[in-house]
Amino acid sequence: MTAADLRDSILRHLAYSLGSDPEHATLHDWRIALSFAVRDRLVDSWFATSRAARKSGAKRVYYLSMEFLIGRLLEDAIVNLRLEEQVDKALSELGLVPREVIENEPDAALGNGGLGRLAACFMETLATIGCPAFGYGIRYENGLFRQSFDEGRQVEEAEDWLSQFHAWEFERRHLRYRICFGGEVVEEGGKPVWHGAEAVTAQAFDTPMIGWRGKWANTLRLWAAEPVKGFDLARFNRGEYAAAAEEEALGRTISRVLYPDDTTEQGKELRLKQEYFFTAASLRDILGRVEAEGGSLADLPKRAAIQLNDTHPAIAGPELVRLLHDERGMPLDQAIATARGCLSYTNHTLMPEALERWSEALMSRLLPRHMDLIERIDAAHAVEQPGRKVTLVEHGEVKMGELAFVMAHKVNGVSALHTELMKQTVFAELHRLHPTRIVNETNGVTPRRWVLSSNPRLSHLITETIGEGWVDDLDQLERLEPSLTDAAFLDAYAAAKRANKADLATWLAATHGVKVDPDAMFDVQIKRIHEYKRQHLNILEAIALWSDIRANPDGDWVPRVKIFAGKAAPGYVFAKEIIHLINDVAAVLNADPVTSPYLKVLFLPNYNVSLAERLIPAADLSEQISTAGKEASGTGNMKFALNGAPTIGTLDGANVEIRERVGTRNFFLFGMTAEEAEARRAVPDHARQAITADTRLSGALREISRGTFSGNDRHRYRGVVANLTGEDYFLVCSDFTAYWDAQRRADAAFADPETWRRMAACNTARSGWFSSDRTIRGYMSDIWGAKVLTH
Ligand code: F58
Repeated sequence: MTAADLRDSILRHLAYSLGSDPEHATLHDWRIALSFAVRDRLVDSWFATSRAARKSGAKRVYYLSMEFLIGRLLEDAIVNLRLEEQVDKALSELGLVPREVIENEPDAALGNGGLGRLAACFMETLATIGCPAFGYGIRYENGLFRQSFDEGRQVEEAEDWLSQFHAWEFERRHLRYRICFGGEVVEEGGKPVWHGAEAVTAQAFDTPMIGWRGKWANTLRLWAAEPVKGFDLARFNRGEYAAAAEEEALGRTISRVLYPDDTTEQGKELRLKQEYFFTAASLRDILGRVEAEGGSLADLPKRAAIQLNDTHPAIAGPELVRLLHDERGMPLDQAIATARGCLSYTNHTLMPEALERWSEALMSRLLPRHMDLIERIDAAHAVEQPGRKVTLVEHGEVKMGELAFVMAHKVNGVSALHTELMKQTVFAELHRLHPTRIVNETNGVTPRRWVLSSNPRLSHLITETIGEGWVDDLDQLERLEPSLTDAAFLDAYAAAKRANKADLATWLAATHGVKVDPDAMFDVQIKRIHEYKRQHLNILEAIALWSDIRANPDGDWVPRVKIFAGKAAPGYVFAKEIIHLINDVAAVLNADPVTSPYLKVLFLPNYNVSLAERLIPAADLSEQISTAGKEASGTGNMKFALNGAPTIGTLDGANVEIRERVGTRNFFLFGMTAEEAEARRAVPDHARQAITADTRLSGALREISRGTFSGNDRHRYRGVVANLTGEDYFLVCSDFTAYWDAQRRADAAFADPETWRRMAACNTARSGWFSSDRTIRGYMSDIWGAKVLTH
């Protein structure tokens, strides 16, 4: 496709699809017209992929996930279809600025964080490698809230991505399922039959997910909830206007909003309804496809691999048994075995408060037949265990992790350490009973979005050096190894990073009015705000450093810009205090004329996928400082390493594997191991001891308590200080000294440009293993038994 073809197509869509005259078209109109023009180019691959899957009878993968944090789609499609040059030319000829058009697209923020973003990377990879797959989830009207700050405090506003026309989806009016809740189970003809009391319609919306070079495209099918019965005309005619629309509004609530709680589970009825809603619709869709293609349900495990992304779709176990046994007449034992043959489950956390449990009373009320079946599944599983230690229902609650485990043929963790800890802790008993069921699939990220598209300068350099093969075979980055001692390559590598930093500095000045020096170290911590991720450890170090610089302003300080971004769950009070504290500290430090040339702190609002794409290519140092044993894997850590930002981090999650690969000399390790952390918690007064032993730490805490950052309000951070000096469950104080020392090692390395550029380039050259292509191939062979399509 030439630029002229593309320009014609844009103009045609502008006029005939949007009814917009080029003379009056808005940026939004142009963006939609371009999206349509690009979309036209991928539809044929999309059809070809599903035809090839159907023809070959290939096993399909179904990825069930409450969250798909896909971000913007236009640029992804342009890059994967290799249309960058044509788009640039066509838009410029039309008098438009290409970046402005691309950035006009709102992020699809249908997820909270790592779990949702992983699902999005997986969808891109599945299409790239040609594994026939569907992603199934919910079409939330409002994605993750928009964050702003009011005097440093987080303010949440509703996000409304769907208020703008969504150019990528196709509504499938013929794909609608009736999903029931409540009611009762009655015996009919000797069989239990569930009669639901309430119903909603699940309406399918399909978005094509295009892979590299546009060769294959899969479908992301999101379900929107619609009322079964629409608007009540009789009531309207009686003048009861609000009541007439009531049922309609109620029907839509199920897909209205994404729950914004990361890591803590809230036992909300609406959440359980969302979970069942999308799981039930997806399973019906899957069985319908198998049946339409003439497959036998006894052979279901040969046709369908159904991956449960965390326990949110764990009701799939009993629901699939219900569909096979109650509705298709398969004997119960066979139905359980068949369901297990299809299902597998990924665990993303060991934090006890995040493991889903639903009250038996709620489950019985909302899903009475499923509650019966859970008991039957439990009883069938009990037969396998003498002494019976594991039950699916305990203290009046259904344990969804155990249910997912028992109904899955494989269960996986997301990093080597996390998988080991799963075996030793939360699933120890189940692992003893089923010693081959748990496997590890270390996370990965798609290099198309996280290097090629977001970091064009680095991408050009890599391609110039080793050719283009790395884009879908990231192990080829190893071929950069000989260049790591080549001064010309290292110069070019450093120049690309410097230019990315200059771009970021320009953007920060234009959009946030802050000036930063592109030669300072850009030290970046971007992720959800959580105590275990320890953003407060980072800000304590900033305070201590500020004090040191003030005490010795003529010292040899290495200039740093500490950049934070991330959202706190609206109900997570402590996390919100951390945000407030960082903003308060930033205000004082940035206004200090003595220290601010060396140390600045920025907290950028409204962290999302697009902001990550902007920050990661410009980062020097990657902060991955969670309390060991708490971060299941991390995926941001991989993006930073690939983009040449060495990690300062603990031995947690995938950091362990990153360090092994990039080399211990190219990673700033600090802190206790998971085992040491456990032991440390048992030391009475561990926080106090650490504070007494480190005058910088005690000094930093004193400044906070004194009100230095809170306009002399000594109470503002009383809670934070009490936590740190008291229980300090996440061991911020006990790891502080080691963290400080590691930061000074980072300073020393950064002060020597030769050292730093080699470290950075080593990170890029040795991180190829962290491609989600590698991860998905692992799932295909170890878990799904799926094969790639061939043309
Ligand atoms: C994340 N979990 C892990 N959960 O924290 C991270 O280490 C890992 O790399 C990533 O999954 C991918 O495996 C995570 O993002 C959530 O956001 C859930 C949202 C819904 C409620 C429970 C937490």
